Amino acid sequence: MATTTALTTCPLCEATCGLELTIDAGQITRVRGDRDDPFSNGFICPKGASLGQLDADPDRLSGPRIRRNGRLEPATWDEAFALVDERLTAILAEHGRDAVGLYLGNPTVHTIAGGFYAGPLRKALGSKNVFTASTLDQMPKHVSSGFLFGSPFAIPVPDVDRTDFLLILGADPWSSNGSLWTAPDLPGRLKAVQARGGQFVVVDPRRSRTASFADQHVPVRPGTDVFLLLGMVNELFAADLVTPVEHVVGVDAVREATLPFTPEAVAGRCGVEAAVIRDLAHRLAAAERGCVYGRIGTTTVEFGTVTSWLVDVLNVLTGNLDRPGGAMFPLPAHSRRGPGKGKGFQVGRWHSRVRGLPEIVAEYPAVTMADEIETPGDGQVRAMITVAGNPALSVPNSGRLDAALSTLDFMVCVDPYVNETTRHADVILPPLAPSRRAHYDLAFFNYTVRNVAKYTRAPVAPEPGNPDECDILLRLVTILGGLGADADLDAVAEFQLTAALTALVEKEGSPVHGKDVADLRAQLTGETREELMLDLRLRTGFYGDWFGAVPDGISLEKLLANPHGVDLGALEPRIPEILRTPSGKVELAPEQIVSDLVRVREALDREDPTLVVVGRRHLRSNNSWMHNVPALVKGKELCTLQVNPADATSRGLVNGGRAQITSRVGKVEVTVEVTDGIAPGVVSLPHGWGHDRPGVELSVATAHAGVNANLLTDDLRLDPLSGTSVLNGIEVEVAPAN
Ligand SMILES: Nc1nc2c(c(=O)[nH]1)N[C@H]1C(S)=C(S)[C@@H](COP(=O)(O)OP(=O)(O)OC[C@H]3O[C@@H](n4cnc5c(=O)[nH]c(N)nc54)[C@H](O)[C@@H]3O)O[C@H]1N2
Ligand SMILES: Nc1nc2c(c(=O)[nH]1)N[C@H]1C(S)=C(S)[C@@H](COP(=O)(O)OP(=O)(O)OC[C@H]3O[C@@H](n4cnc5c(=O)[nH]c(N)nc54)[C@H](O)[C@@H]3O)O[C@H]1N2
Ligand code: SF4
Ligand SMILES: [Mo]
Repeated sequence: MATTTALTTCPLCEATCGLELTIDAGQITRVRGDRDDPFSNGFICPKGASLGQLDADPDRLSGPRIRRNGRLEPATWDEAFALVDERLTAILAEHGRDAVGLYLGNPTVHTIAGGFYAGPLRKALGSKNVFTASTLDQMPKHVSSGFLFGSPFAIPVPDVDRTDFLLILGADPWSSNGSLWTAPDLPGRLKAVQARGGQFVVVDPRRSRTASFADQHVPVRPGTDVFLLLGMVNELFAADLVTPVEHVVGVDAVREATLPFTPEAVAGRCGVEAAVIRDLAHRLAAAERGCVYGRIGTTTVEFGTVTSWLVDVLNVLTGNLDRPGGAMFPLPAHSRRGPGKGKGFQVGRWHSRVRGLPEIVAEYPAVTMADEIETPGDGQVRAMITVAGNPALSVPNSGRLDAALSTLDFMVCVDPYVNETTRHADVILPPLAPSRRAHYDLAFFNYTVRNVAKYTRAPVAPEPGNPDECDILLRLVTILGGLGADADLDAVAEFQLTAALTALVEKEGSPVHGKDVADLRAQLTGETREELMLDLRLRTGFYGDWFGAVPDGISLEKLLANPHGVDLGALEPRIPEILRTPSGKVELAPEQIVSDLVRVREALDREDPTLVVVGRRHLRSNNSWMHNVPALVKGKELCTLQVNPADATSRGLVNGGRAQITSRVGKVEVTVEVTDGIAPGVVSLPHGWGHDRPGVELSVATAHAGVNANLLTDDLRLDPLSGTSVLNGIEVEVAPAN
């Protein structure tokens, strides 16, 4: 077979870098950044560069597995789907919809399959026991956006290419490449801010890689950014620095609610001097164009929602929301502008059976999955479906969840590996390797720093017989919908296309109002069901060709003709059109959030634990699932406990020695890394490790096992407004291991 090159988009993080693959005999032999990608301009990181090794990983499953006599044995696709149908249908019939739980993991948002079919899967299942990695991650931001803007998915991103001042809290884009902030080469873009005379400041208990490049690093006590930000808001009002803004209600209520939190009142609690807090508020207000951005260190904490809200309160009060160089809302090619008002946002429409926790964005907190599996009674979870998730490593008190998973009557996992979670499965349905699938970022194009669109077909034709993940998920949809394991998937897709077109044709004011559905359907192009669906979304999106009505408009054909991607321009203001609040305004002082300030006020006087653990990410690691790639795990051990020299001395810990860490829920033993890059009283341990479990089939990862940080995190601790786990700021004791 001849050597060919093909373009794709890296699916490994949120940066969406364009890649140029060299392919020899169906294998990726070289990966380069695509210099002609108008968004990533050739940028690539070590993870993207190792896509070939990941793609060809010998441990990647090449077909389904079925548990027979206690062992996960190879099976045919027909056998696997038939067994899923038989078992799930029986459990649903006998015990009801809630008896089957669903967990959607992080890569679901990186695939077309997840983008198109996660919703239908939830709907077809009809269970209240839906869990996702969102409650281990960004859910507080969805909740604060839900209340502020009326839509949980309206999340503004820092317009980094045009800003002069950026305040970054609890994020390390030099390692993570950015999150809820899609921008290839964020390090380069942040250096460009400095090169044009601007600044960025990093608030982090660790001197992260990003902090080391920043104009200023502000070490903060873990979990206390809420106080720092409250102090800044208080100062903006006190010093009369608030910029009046249009389309906002509730400014006075915010002023009143934040009165007790003067910089002096909060300084001791967050470990940042009052003068520093004041100075940050003044510099943000004075910046021509500035922005505040918070990520993992601000969401996976006790006051995650209030903190996420304060980030945007500061953007609003300084006039930086929705203006160039501030925090802006992207508009992707597969979406349209909105009506500017709506029903608003609600949480707690139903509550979990065991702990009575409120539903948030139609799911329950991941930390209560174990409760729902373990606790007998009506509505007990007896079977689980996992898609692209590794909850046995990712969820707090994972030792307990891991044990609970082993008690299920039935478990089906859509996953390429036999790992810590899927080792409990009865059926594993593996997706195709990245080189064998098409790519379009249905999720991340909502968070890009420029409006962009790009679609690429599979670089290599899949081996016959193995279905695309889209087919796997749609097959699960039909099984859960009672149509059986042999339903005609094309007919289901046709039904969906017709329904979507009918809604558009019936919609008053739509450019295709009154047109013939069959005629429009005939104009859609695409080789797969998903290409047809994407064509529909693109053509009827904001930049769409509306079936010829807009001559230069976007369509699938146009994206296929521009395989490096299409730049749709800098971000444009979207308020009020993006709003879905009943008032049609930004509701700056939502009652639910303001009333949580009572809890914050109480915590102001609380004494901090002597030692707490936080997480961190490394450029060569990706949550729990890329430690099987030799190029990424070679060299220095990545899963170490970072300890400040003072804490090491007082505890008798030495660099390279072993330490035992103990928390309320568990105990682990780990290698110590003494560094002044972390504040005293704080230690840091990355998550996603701990691969030495019986039954996993990850030959490289088990040799670099590390320890599981979530054996220490506590399933009883969460941010009540968002159901999000506290992953940072967990009280621990550390002592030398004997
Ligand atoms: N202590 C602590 N815990 C954390 C965090 C932390 O900072 N600290 N971070 C949290 C965060 S932000 C997140 S997002 C979660 C992640 O939590 P999860 O989403 O549960 O876990 P991942 O490690 O992302 O595992 C992804 C799974 O998807 C599989 N996979 C990979 N590619 C594909 C694909 O294309 N299709 C399918 N079907 N499967 C695929 C992998 O084999 C793996 O099993 O972890 C959370 N847990
Ligand atoms: N290389 C790599 N890239 C990734 C991932 C990965 O695992 N590896 N994971 C992806 C995923 S799922 C996500 S969600 C994103 C996350 O993207 P980021 O949020 O940028 O993730 P981190 O690198 O973990 O940065 C979080 C920072 O918060 C700090 N921190 C901890 N506690 C606190 C606190 O209380 N306050 C403050 N101010 N800071 C605190 C930590 O020290 C750390 O430096 O990254 C994505 N990209
Ligand atoms: S930054 Fe993210 S998208 Fe870009 S190459 Fe690295 S892993 Fe892939
Ligand atoms: Mo995440």
